[in-house]
Amino acid sequence: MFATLQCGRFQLSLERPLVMGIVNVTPDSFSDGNAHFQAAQAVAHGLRLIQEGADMLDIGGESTRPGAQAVSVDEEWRRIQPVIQGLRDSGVPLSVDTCKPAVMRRALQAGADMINDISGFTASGALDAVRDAGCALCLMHMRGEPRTMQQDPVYDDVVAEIRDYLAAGAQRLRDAGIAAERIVLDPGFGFGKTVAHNYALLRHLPQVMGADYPSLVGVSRKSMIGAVTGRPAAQRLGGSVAAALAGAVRGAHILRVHDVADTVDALRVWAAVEQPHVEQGVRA
Ligand code: 8Y4
Repeated sequence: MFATLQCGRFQLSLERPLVMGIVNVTPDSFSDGNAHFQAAQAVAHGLRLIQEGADMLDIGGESTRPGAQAVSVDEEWRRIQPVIQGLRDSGVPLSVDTCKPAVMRRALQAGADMINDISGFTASGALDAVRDAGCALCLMHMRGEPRTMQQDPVYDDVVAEIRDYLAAGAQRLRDAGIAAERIVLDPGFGFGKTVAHNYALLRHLPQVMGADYPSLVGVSRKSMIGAVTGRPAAQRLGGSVAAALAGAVRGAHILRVHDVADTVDALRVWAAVEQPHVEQGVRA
């Protein structure tokens, strides 16, 4: 059994759910074409998330939404390098969201503590890129590829299939020489799943995840929230917090969220209900 995660410079306690704040470094309509401004905005956002109580940050420079455009290694690195640099000494571990072994190597060299690969370290060279670093690895399930994954995904038994995929994926990492205490598994909400699949996975999270590795749950603002609330992404705060809490109640160890302050509040209140003896100072 695990109680901690080896995460680069950090040894993280998993006794309470950790909150991973999302820092996107993809061009938007305001900062388009101004790399310095874009990086400065992302760093400021990350610092704000830390103030709000984020336990770690996930920095991503490659849009992974359904239908997203591919990005080159150099472009992805140009986006995230100054953000890693700017947040490296902010006191929390940095995860980097990438599928590219060359970006993994550069990020680890620059001080990243965790690699979050939505393709599950399946690219040629991905295992070699992470093996000898002390970084944590998040291995996520995805059916298909981002461009086409939402075209009518079908599972015979979604809970059993993803449970087996994650178990096999973890074993593949172990066989490559990666220690168990570096591994985190993730069912990959929204990645090649219908709304019904996503809720089945969340409902049955303990069965999906097993007890051998810690789990990461990313449901923040996703279409599974929109499907139930009828709201666009910008108005999915309440639904996202409810879904994150549902994950925490079912044993999720890391919650990947946009809305750190509200998620931290929800976890604090839940912790006070569950453990009255630690009410108030459950978090620093
Ligand atoms: C609105 C906002 C609608 C965001 C959709 C989205 C996960 C992840 C993503 C996840 C892990 C996203 C990089 C998708 N989701 N990494 N990354 N787990 N480990 N979509 O669930 O946020 S990006």
